[in-house]
Amino acid sequence: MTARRIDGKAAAAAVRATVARIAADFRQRTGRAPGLATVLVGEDPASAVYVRSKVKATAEAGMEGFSHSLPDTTSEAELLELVERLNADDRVDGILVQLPLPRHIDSDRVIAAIDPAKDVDGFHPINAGRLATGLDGLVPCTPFGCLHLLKAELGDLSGKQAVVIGRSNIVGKPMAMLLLGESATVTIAHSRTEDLAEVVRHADIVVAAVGRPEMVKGDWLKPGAVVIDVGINRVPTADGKSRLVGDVAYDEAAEVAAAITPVPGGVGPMTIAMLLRNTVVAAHRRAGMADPEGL
Ligand code: NAP
Ligand code: LUD
Repeated sequence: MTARRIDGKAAAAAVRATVARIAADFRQRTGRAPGLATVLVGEDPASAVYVRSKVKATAEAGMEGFSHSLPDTTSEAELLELVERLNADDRVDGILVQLPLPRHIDSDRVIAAIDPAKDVDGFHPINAGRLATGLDGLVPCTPFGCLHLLKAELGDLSGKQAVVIGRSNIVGKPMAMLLLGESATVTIAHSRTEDLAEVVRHADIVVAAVGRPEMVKGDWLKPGAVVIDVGINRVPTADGKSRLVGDVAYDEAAEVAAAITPVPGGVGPMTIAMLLRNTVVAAHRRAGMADPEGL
């Protein structure tokens, strides 16, 4: 048996098309397009690629982009000043400060400075708290994208055994909260988990967000499990170049799982689609309008 390959690129394209329709409608009703400000500090090449994709997708959805690229010598005070300016700018519905930030900047302080109504990453403690308590807020893009793929694959998640590997604030923890919100039975595994293979063996749903190339093996999986691979790892190849692999050993996992996301072309494109989704939703709420339908 070979698992179904979950096409994150196609799912993301569908979300982006819906967002574009809603953005056009918002523009017609308010006289302005939803606006997303992106902030990139420093020269991390992967971050630059991701932010460029986000800026391009913003324009393609008919939304207004405000890109800010700052040198890695930017002080924390200067970055906080920019965030304050974007908080006060009515054309800006969403603020994305790409992580990681240079070491001399306290990212927690920067995230806490973003107006929670514009926090389209869903990283502000107010939004994390809303997610944990089941209130409406803005939900982190990557786990939200994973949930979207899981629901498309499985429908109702209630009663499913879900194992999330990783407990970061940007992926693992919010992923676990979302699955709990869908009434899955959720286990969160991390670097101190004993016998991870045995924990994973019970899971109907496995979400791997670790950052270790191909760590999750095929024989860890319960036959028929649905596997969401969040990991993005660049590994060297024999010809001196590099390639992207996930946190799951794809080929062997595909022999056991019912469905699995590839890397690339799985979760990554969904992260960008959900950022656009959060931006149109933030625009509606800030304008006092009801949440748009279809997202
Ligand atoms: P992170 O902050 O480094 O967190 C990694 C988590 O994995 C931690 O909770 C850590 O446990 C756990 N871990 C590390 N080694 C482990 C092991 N041997 N066994 C079990 N758990 C282990 O990373 P992140 O930001 O969550 O990102 C995770 C991966 O997803 C990375 O590859 C990243 O590039 C990728 N990512 C992709 C997207 C996307 O859009 N596709 C978005 C975000 C991140 P401790 O807490 O105990 O240290
Ligand atoms: N910081 C993110 N830092 C890193 N891959 C992303 C990402 C697209 N504030 C803030 O955007 O949500 C964020 N908010 N993140 N990430 C990772 C994380 C952040 C990762 C991969 C991709 C966004 C993506 O499009 C492509 C794919 O998987 O098909 C491949 C392109 C490639 O070179 O990774």
